[in-house]
Amino acid sequence: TESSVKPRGALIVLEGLDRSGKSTQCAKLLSFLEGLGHPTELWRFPDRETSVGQMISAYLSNKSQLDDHTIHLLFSANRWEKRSLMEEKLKTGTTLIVDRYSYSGVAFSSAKGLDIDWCKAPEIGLLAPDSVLYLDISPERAAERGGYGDERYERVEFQKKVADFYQTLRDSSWKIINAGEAMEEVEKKIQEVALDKVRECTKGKPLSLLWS
Ligand code: Z5A
Ligand code: MG
Repeated sequence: TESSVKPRGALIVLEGLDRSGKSTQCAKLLSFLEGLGHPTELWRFPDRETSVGQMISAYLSNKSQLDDHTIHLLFSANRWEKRSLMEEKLKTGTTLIVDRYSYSGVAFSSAKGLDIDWCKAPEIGLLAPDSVLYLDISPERAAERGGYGDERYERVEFQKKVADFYQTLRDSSWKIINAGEAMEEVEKKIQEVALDKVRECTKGKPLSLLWS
């Protein structure tokens, strides 16, 4: 009926070190959920399409230099510029799979030496994920995978620090997925967790805000 509220979509975030397989698994999860008939979109941060995203992209490919605080705030601004659309999509029933989110923002900047609470502050008030799937892999194993080493931050020593800060940010809403397994194994585990969350949200799980 017209008065009935549409079930909302779930906000599902994939996090993990570089080359842990996030983008691969996000694409697989998108086809899985779409195949089941759930309206779903795949988003990623940084979103390099926006004007802020273009500044971030130039920085990541070493075409520009920025102060650590400045780039941190740009990454955050890049999420804020998508916040209202994100809320609208979720409330109108679309599930969003998001490739990196605020946790990447805080873990990477803290690993450079910025204060973690300072790093978290600009993320306060963004939508909190219904589920964070952490693709767990050692920096050494990740480094063995293709394409490693082309951009800023892709060094094993730095990735170890990032892993430590991810550990600090972890809470009970996170699911730790062994990302060292074969792609199909990882895929199955992610499907289970994601489907559970989609159903919970359909049943009325309320949206919440970071950091809660
Ligand atoms: N960053 C930040 O500082 N602050 C922020 O707020 C945000 C980000 C949001 C760019 O991100 C950088 O921005 C990133 C963090 C920082 N640091 N760096 N560099 P990005 O998301 O654009 O990064 P990317 O270039 O897409 O790489 P990635 O995300 O790190 O990779 P991935 O998505 O996790 O992995 P993948 O591309 O799916 O897979 C990597 C390779 O492994 C590929 O050849 C796959 O075929 C292979 N693979 C995948 N799964 C498996 C399994 N299970 N077995 C074997 N091989 C596999
Ligand atoms: Mg990726």
